[in-house]
Amino acid sequence: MSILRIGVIGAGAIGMEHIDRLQNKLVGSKVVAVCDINEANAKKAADAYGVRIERDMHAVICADDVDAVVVACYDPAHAEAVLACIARGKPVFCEKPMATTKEDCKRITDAEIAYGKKLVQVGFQRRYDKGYLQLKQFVESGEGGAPLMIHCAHRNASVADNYDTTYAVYSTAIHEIDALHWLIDDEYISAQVLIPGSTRHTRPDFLKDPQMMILRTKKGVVIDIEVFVNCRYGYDIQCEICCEDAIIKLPEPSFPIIRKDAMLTRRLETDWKQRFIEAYDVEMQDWIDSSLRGEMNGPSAWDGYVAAVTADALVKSQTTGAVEPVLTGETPAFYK
Ligand code: ISE
Repeated sequence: MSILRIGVIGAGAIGMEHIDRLQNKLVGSKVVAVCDINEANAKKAADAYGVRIERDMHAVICADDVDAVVVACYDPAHAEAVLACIARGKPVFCEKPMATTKEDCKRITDAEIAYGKKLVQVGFQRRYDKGYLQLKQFVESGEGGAPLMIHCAHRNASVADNYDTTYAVYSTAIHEIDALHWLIDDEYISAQVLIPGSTRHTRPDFLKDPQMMILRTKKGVVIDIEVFVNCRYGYDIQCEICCEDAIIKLPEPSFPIIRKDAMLTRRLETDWKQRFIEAYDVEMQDWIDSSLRGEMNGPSAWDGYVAAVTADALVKSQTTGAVEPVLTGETPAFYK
């Protein structure tokens, strides 16, 4: 098989972008079928990219000409789609979150282990970002000594009206949750959220913004993540790792530095899709290549489970204010 024939479940914003990159930018893939509970979305994809519309996710997953599946639908429907792919033995790329409850995530890891082969890759694209890869390489080189603290900021200019306090974890900090334990090859043991006064640009009864999230790891690293989703000025991702002998910081997106009117300025991204566009491409290409080779390389179903358990502990702390344990249990040998 030199071309991976793909079915896409969900053709909303991110689904449509994935269809575009699979059809027009990446190598070795062809989208053959799509479905969306919103028929207009499916029709738009069918018209723009010449793909067949199927009636629902199961029709996509079971189609004989679909070798592999991209899940980009409504978050609560992810688990059903991923489980159905595993049942058919088809590789699946699932946008984050892999599932909306840790119980469903566990169901997925159990099903994959029972199937006996990795089939799932979760859409944690930061692992494919050049800057994060440079951080990881530096930490692994041992040049800076052991990591001690990590300071992060995840800032969005603004968010949609339905974005509430829990989304700050489930939709936003979830990226740091996944990327940071991978960066330092460590495990979370506890989680806490500190909530300062909210910005005037939010309705604090619905969305407390900003929030400060604290994670501690097994090796003793303390991580702080500022999530500020009404920061107004742009899309800004910061990550600084303080090690024993060095400090390393995530590079800024590359824009020229302009000197004008007695000012030194540099543009910022305004949008997360643009900020991580290359990472999305590399991530999806890796999924295509590994699916064609019959293996799975990227963030695994276990990583999806760890993210869900950690996120739940943070969300619990949003209400209790307490330090909550992160209880993922032993990593199964299958995922080591
Ligand atoms: C969104 O879902 C993302 O994935 C973005 O990376 C994040 O910055 C944003 O806050 C989320 O809502």
